[in-house]
Amino acid sequence: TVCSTPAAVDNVSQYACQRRTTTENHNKMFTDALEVLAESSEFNENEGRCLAFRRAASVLKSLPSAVRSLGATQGLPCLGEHTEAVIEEILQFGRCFKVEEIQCDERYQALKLFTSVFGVGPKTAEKWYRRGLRSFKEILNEPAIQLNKMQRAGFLYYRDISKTVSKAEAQALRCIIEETVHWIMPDAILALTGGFRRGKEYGHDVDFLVTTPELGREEGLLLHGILLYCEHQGTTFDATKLPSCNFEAMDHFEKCFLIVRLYEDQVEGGLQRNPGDSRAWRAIRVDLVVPPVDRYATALLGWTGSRQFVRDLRRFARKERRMLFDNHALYDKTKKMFLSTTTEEDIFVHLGLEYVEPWQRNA
Ligand code: TTP
Ligand code: MN
Ligand code: MN
Ligand code: MN
Repeated sequence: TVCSTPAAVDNVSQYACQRRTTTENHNKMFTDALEVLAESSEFNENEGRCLAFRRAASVLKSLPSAVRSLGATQGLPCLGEHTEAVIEEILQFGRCFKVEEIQCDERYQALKLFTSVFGVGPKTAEKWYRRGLRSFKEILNEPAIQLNKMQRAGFLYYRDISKTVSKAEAQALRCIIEETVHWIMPDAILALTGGFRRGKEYGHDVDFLVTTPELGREEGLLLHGILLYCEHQGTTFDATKLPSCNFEAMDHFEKCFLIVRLYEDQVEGGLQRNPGDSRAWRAIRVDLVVPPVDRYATALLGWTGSRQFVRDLRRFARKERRMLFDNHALYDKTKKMFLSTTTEEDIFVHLGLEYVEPWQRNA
């Protein structure tokens, strides 16, 4: 027999934006292992390898059923030699030795721990590791280490914000933020984005977009009353600039990376709590982004994610359509013009892609 591939696995696109990926992952055993390999490559500044593992994991996440033999991966895109070997090992032994080796590695453990703190990226984590630091206690007791404001808040609320956020907690925050935003500006528009818009049950934070129906009135839109900490970034948006090719570059919209206090009685069914914690509240990470209304659709698509979905949407635009796409705009390089985008659907139409619902973007 030439081909024993089930029909459902035929014609899987190499682009995540041409796949439909729900939150139901039938291949978690494989994708968890690949995520460790991706993360470890990231810590070793091997971006190519990191991306290769993330792409492979994303393809497996989109499959309608579990991979039960190596043959079942025949014809799938983005699965390199390394990934095939990992899949084979897990199929045979139920585990991957390379992954277990990484998980036991001192450097991996330290960098993973350090980057789990709000405000600490791989660069800072690496710096601390090279100083010989291995634990939070060692970092906090090291006089030569100067934490910035964000990192101090990250440590202060670590117990709470390292814990998942439930859908009910996200919903409660939505009500509170909506009330506050509408108190400041009655006709403001608030949208839940990020993982919760994609239908996830749990998240690490809650993401929102806020704008005003009238262009320009969103400028300087600020929140009061509920903030425990605010890392505020004013807008650096320039409407004449072409979309960026660099996916890792942050967007230029006004935004806040917040930690907010959520009270027990504000949440239906109560708070997600640490064992032994009887406080009436918990801290939660919230991202609040304020795009001008004419950039609402591109910002919404970018902030809904997933990262892999949006990364591939941008790659597809560039490689297959000679277009540039980022959180600010969609630009056609052939026509040398910006394309108008009022809704997410418009963006898919311009790109000649079938519309993918938010809950199908968990690539
Ligand atoms: P995250 O909140 O990091 O991820 P998530 O909501 O998908 O999952 P969870 O929070 O549960 O871990 O990012 C949401 C989206 O926002 C993601 O697609 C990347 C995008 N994003 C930007 O577009 N610009 C930014 O500056 C940042 C920080 C994120
Ligand atoms: Mn999020
Ligand atoms: Mn995340
Ligand atoms: Mn976020």
